[in-house]
Amino acid sequence: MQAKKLRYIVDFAYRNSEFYRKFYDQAGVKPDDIKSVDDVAKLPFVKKQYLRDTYPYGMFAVPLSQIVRLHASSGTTGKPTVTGYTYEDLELWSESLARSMYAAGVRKEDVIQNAYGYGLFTGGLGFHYAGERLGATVVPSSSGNTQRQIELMLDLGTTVLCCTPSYMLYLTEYAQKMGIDIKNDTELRMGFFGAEPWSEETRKRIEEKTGIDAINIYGTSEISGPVVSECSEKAGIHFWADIFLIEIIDPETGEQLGEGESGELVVTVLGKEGLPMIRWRTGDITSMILEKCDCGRWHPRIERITGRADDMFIVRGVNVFPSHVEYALMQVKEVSEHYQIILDRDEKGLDVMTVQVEISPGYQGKTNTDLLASKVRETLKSYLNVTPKVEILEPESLPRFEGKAKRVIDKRKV
Ligand code: DLL
Repeated sequence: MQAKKLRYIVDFAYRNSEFYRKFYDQAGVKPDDIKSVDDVAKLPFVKKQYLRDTYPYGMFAVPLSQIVRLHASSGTTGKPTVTGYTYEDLELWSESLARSMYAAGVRKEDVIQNAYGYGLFTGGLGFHYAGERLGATVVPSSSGNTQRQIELMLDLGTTVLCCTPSYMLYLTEYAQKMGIDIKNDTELRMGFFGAEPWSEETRKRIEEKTGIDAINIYGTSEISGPVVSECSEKAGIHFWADIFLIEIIDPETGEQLGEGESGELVVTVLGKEGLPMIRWRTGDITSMILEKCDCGRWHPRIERITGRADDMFIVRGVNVFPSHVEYALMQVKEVSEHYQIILDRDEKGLDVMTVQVEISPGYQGKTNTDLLASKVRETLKSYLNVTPKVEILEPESLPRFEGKAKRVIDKRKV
């Protein structure tokens, strides 16, 4: 089935998108060269830059009359990128996400409060239509207005919440301040958290505090939006093999890597026609699991994303991923999940990395903050091979986020 669908989409893109035609001609590959799934390796990779270069519609493979929706990235680092969908593309997107939600345990009796932002960001509308497709009751609360989110949760009997993991942390904290214990005072039983990296330790903390199942949901606007998640086993994100063909590659050489090897995720959407994505380099670092899942499904899985190749920063020659900082911080029970990394240079021009983290409210006033700072510093040093400065802050002193968190502030001049 994958081979057939791959042949179809490559041929479709070649015939209908000027971009793909030129791209494949230059690479010296023709649709007829693609016979089996393995032949995908003959095709060149599609990169984010191509979407920027052809902004807004240059990579589309259908006329605008067949495009029924557009989404766009925020474009904070240069031109935004635009993704376009035919009616069938939207159906495929909802089908994929609805299946994922079902596999995680959502049913039509559930009340889904969707606190991902509605608008050009794909999170809001993506979950909205997938939830409806499943037959569940969708509450389109969108992001922000935290007090109202909690009131809605109580009044409407929300059982499933969708938002970024950083917003979930904020919401939990806010509820506590309102005197509401999510575990005992609400019906909430599950959350779909994604759109940004988060660690296994953060999952544990969310689950312990709220008593819910925290499910990891993944996607990128180019492959539709939020499209795939973990099943109820919470042991990797299933990619539906009849909709996606996934590969893990060495980001330097582009060589395909084997099961279990860590590298960059490359996704081909088997069927998306408005803006075909064939060998899309996601930039996300993970590895693949091909064995049967305990849920009984064979659909391939990916491990939790450990970071993006372009999120990584270098401090005094050492590569650091923000997710590793988070992982290390979560080993120290006295600190909370709220942190920020500041990169700067000292008077000698050497890199200085400062990690600011809030003390957990339960330990405030009971712990010597100097001792705690050195404990955190030693923990970070052992995980990262860099010695950062550590500042222990009072609870609620760092910014909170309604959507994707911004954890790294790089003040260094290049
Ligand atoms: O963030 C789509 C989405 C919406 C996914 C809601 C999940 C929930 P973009 O704005 O295009 O699309 O950003 C895509 O976000 O390449 C990853 O780097 C990151 N990302 C998304 N989900 C996860 C996750 C949406 N579960 C980029 N873990 C991707 C880690 C994630 N990173």
